[in-house]
Amino acid sequence: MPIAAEQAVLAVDIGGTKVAVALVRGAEVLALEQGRTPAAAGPDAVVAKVVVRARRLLVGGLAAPDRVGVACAGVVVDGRVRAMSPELLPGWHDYPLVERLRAEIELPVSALNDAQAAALGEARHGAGRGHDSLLFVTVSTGVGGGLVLGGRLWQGATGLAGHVGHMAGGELERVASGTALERLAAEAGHVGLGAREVIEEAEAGAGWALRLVVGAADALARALADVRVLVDPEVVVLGGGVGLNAGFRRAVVAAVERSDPRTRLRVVPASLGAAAGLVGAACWSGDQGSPSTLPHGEPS
Ligand code: BMX
Repeated sequence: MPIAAEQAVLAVDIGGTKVAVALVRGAEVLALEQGRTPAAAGPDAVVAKVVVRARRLLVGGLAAPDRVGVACAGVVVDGRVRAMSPELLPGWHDYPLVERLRAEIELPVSALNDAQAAALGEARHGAGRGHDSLLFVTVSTGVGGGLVLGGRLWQGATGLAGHVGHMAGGELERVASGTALERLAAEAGHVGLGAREVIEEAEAGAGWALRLVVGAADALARALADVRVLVDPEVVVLGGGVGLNAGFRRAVVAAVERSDPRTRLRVVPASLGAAAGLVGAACWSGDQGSPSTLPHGEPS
C-alpha cells in the first residue's frame, strides 16, 4: 500500500534578529522567506511581517500546509510569549502570539520557544538522532537552549527549561551572545563590529578580540559543566548564527577541553543549521492535537 506523503507545515521562526517563514515537510525546507525582525517596532509589527511572508508562501502553491508551527524567542506558554530578555524583543510582555496569527492565517497554530523547537528538530532529524537526551544551545542574538530528555522535549513546569543564557543571573548571555560580543567590542573601542567580525579578528590574533571570544567560550563551557552536573545529557548540539560560526565553535571546543573532565560534555554542531527551529516547530505542531489551537473553535 502506498504511504501517504507527510503533510507540509507552515513553519515560523521568530528570533531577535531574523524572522523566517517556511514550508517544511519532515526535515525538508521546501521554500523559505526570511528577513530582519522589526524587533524595536514591537510584536504586532513582527506578526505583520510573518503574515506577509506566510501569504507569499501560501499563494506560491508549492505545498498546501494544514497547520502552522511557530518557534519564538521568549518563554512561550499556551500560545502567549513573555520575553526573558526584553531588551532583545521589546514589548513582548504576555503577547497572545497564537491568537494573533490565527486571526490572520486560517489554520491551526501552535507555538513554543525557539531554542526548545531547535532542540526537538535536532533530536528528531539532526545531530541528536540516536541520542536519548541532549541540550541544544543557540548562541545568537541571545543565548538560549532546549532540553530533550528520554526522547521528549522537556519544557519545565512553566516553559522556562533550557534558558541557559539566564543561568547564574544571566552571566552567559551577558558575555557570550552575538549582542554581547558586539557591545563588548564597542566598549573596547571597536565600534560597529558585528559578532562575526569580532570572531574573525580573534582568529587573526587580535588580542582584544581573542579575550572576548575566549571569555565567551569559557563562560559557555562553565554553563555546560553545570548542565552536566544537573541533568547529564548525552550530547550538546550547538547552533545559532554565532554558534554555527566555525571559529566560535573551535573556541568553544577548546574551552570545553580545558574544563574539568568529570563535568565535560561533548559538543557537536547543529546538523540542520539555521533550519533547526523551523523543523522543530513543524515537528511540535504535528505533536499537538488540541482543538483549542484550531481557528474559531472548530472541532478537531
Ligand atoms: C534569550 C531569550 C530566549 C531565547 C534566546 C535566543 C527572549 C526574547 N529571548 O535568552 O527566550 O531563546 O535569547 O533567542 O526572551 P535568539 O533571538 O537569539 O534566537
